[in-house]
Amino acid sequence: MLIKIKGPGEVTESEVTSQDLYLDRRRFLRLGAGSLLTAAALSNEIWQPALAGNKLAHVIKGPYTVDEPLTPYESVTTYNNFYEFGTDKEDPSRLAASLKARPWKVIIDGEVARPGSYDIDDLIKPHTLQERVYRLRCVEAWSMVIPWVGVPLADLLKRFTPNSRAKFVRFETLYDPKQFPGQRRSVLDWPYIEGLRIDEAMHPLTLMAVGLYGEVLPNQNGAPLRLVVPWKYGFKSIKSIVRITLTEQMPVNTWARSAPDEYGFYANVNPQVDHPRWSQAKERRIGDYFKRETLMFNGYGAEVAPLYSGMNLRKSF
Ligand SMILES: Nc1nc2c(c(=O)[nH]1)N[C@H]1C(S)=C(S)[C@@H](COP(=O)(O)O)O[C@H]1N2
Ligand SMILES: [Mo]
Repeated sequence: MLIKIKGPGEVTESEVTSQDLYLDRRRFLRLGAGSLLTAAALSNEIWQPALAGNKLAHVIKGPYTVDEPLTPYESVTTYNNFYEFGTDKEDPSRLAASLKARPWKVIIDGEVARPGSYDIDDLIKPHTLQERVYRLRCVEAWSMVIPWVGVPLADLLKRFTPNSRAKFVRFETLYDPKQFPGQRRSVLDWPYIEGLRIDEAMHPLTLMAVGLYGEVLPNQNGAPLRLVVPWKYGFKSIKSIVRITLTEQMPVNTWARSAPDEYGFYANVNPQVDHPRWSQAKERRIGDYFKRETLMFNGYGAEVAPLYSGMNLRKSF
């Protein structure tokens, strides 16, 4: 069945303006809590399996933190795109309790020397958690500034020793219609798939997040493990990952499969390339009233533009 669906978050004016009510109240309260966590960095506490909302211990300040006001915690955790729970922004927070983020296994396979199935906690334990404040811009032209907690994907992948045939990385979300009510409908081709070129995956900006605002990742934001690629449209930042495969061929990502003329593989934020149904020149930061100009590569051009030199970014959108 082929049905017309909303894009990875087309948004109506009313959806956006309801968010304007959230504004500043907890923004700075939360920021204060974040800096306390940095002080805990020297403790010997390590990663502990924990429930959403629990404080994460042993978090250090990471690089690339943008100096812009944080989007309130309430907006970050109640205004979500996670079609496994439904296509409305409120569906994920409303229904997320049905996702069981522990125990959780992640398969790492394909072009690596050490393929296998790993427990999420064993996967994260060897790493020091970093807090990084990144902009995230949805293809629907809204954006947020979120303090993520995670580990660079490159550090994680290197432990499994990708070989020379590893040209791409393919990510897969859990498929389980019992836990994900949205998967009982064929809104998308489940499971949700995303992909990166290996140099994008290995770029130091690319983060595997396990938390936000100093706390374990809420289910609606992709617990227990989600990707964050800040220079690409939000749909590349795949949630609730169960499989990471190093491949020789470019993987077909879910949105490109469902509407190839609208969503490409690269999905780099680009104000000069409009979505076929709307402009990408501007965006609304959730909580703001006025729109702002969208920045090339979402403002991360100094870091990532060299990855695409010589490429036609209109063609490879
Ligand atoms: N598995 C899965 N991952 C997903 C999505 C989804 O529907 N399913 N939506 C994407 C889109 S379109 C966006 S904008 C971001 C939103 O992340 P957030 O809810 O944490 O802000 O998640 C991305 N990751
Ligand atoms: Mo999105």
